[in-house]
Amino acid sequence: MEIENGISESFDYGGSLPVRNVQDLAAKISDEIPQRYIRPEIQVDSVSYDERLEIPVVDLSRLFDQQFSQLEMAKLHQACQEWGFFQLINHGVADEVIERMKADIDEFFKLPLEEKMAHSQPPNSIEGYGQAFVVSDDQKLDWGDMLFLMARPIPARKMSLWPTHPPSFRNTLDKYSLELERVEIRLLGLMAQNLGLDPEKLKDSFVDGAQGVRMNYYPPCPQADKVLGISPHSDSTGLTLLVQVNEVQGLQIRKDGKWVPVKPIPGAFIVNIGDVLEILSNGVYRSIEHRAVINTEKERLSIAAFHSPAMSTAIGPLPDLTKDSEAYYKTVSNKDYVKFIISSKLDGKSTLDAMKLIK
Ligand SMILES: O=C(O)CCC(=O)C(=O)O
Repeated sequence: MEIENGISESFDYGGSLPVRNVQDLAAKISDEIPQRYIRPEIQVDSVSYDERLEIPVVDLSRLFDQQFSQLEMAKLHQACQEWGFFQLINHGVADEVIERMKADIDEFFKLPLEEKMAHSQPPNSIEGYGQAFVVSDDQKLDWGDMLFLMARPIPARKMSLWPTHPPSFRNTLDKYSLELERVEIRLLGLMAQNLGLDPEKLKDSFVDGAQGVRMNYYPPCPQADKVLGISPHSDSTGLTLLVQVNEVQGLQIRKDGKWVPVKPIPGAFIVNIGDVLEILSNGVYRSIEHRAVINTEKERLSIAAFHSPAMSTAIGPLPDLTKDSEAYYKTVSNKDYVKFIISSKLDGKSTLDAMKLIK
């Protein structure tokens, strides 16, 4: 399907300060890297080397198979409560759809800088090629560039920011976006059941919701142990589906005070609960801090698809979950919530903390 160029709806919630392209910087320096990228805190952070500590694996096909569904539903619930992260296998998205997406974004980041810059973020927008969450001139910077595009709802697409090279890119992202939305909606139905809700309750908020796709490029760095590809943060959105594009690992999640490296299963999605789902579930599900580290010799790429409720949905605990318990989070309009997130820097769970009524 060819995508139309028409856009009937667009949202402007603010942007990020422009900063230097990291892929270009990495290609030009040989040793010392600028101070703004040096993160002294990494030296004191502790990383878990316990090979047994791995995020749970959930099998989507078993969730719909009578023979296994009870056990698998319990696994899903536990993963959302205790880990906030899991790998999703047998999710039904054809390998080809994922592989095409990976190949096209890999090709995009290989283009000369000027060609990529043709899709740069316009002022006051985080969509396009650039960086996000840079809110001050003295803030430390992440060692990575991104291409961020709103893929859903379809009228919100800003097609001028969607690359035309490689030529297949637009159709590839269109297909990928649709397939991921289907998986997301299926998962939300199951999560609602696990939360004791009508299965439609969560889905209803997310149907016609937003899907933003952040494609990350992390160049190698001679001082990889001193920089971060993406600062520790929890996702401010609802549900994230992530794939790592090449074989280079880098995602780490915070568990019991330590950073636990994630080893992606080929073909699986890494799924995580975002702040909005933690809020809607009144804290039953947990949005977990994560970060990306850098490799000394090899580039790393990842694709994160963030799903959020429709703009008309209020962000606050679902009323069905506060009948017998107090609300632990504020309720705000989605518009106010998004504006607040975009104007904040990535800083652990600080934006979620600001939504808490009881600290
Ligand atoms: O690159 C990764 O594995 C993590 C990406 C991520 O956390 C993000 O894009 O928000």
